[in-house]
Amino acid sequence: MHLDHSHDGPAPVSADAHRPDGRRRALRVGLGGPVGSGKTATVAALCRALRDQLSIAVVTNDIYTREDAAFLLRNAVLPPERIQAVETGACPHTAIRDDISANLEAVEDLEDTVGPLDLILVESGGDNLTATFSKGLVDAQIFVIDVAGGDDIPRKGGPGVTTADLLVVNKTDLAPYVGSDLARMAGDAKEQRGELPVVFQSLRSDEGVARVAGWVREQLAAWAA
Ligand SMILES: Nc1nc2c(ncn2[C@@H]2O[C@H](COP(=O)(O)OP(=O)(O)O)[C@@H](O)[C@H]2O)c(=O)[nH]1
Ligand SMILES: [Mg+2]
Repeated sequence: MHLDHSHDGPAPVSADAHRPDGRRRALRVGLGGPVGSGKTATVAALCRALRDQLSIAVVTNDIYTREDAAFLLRNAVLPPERIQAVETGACPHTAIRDDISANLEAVEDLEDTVGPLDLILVESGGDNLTATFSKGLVDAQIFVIDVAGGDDIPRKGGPGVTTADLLVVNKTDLAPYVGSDLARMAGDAKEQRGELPVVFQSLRSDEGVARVAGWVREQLAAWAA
């Protein structure tokens, strides 16, 4: 069993909103969720939606490869110097929750080399439903699930579904084909999360990532205030 140690010991690094040089550091937003739910696709869409107004960088976590970073590079969502890959080895959740040093190094390195930055998106590697980010690594987290993974996932709960700052239910375009009941997913998510927000989206639709991008803008406004 893995415990979240972020409450022990010294204050998490991210509790300090300023860099050593006194500038405000970037808001760090984590994206977690099961393999294939659409995290990389959401990161790519967010970069496209926000890159003209904001200075953005991305850290990807892959188990053995740099696939996600390679995808973002191939699709030219950001200049290459703004994308860093962390190879996590067999335990992807450890790198975002327990031993966050490689990820912290990546975000700090990005701020040093391409900063000043407004926003750093950190995509986790392949998780199960229990993986959440340490509060020492990110300021806010998005948990991405998809309708094809089964419409009982919100009901099953787990810390990602119940506590993430934003729950994204992706691939709503596939619901008719896989027999997922979106109303039921919405009701179960509400029951698990209370007032915490949930966005249903399809990246194949015209609206795409717009509501998640709006949520990120709200987080940034609160961060800057
Ligand atoms: N139909 C559909 N496919 C999607 C959507 N979002 C992502 N995908 C596809 O789902 C697959 C996995 O997405 P990816 O972002 O790599 O998932 P990750 O493992 O969570 O990073 C890719 O083939 C995407 O093109 C969506 O909204 N609708
Ligand atoms: Mg990915």
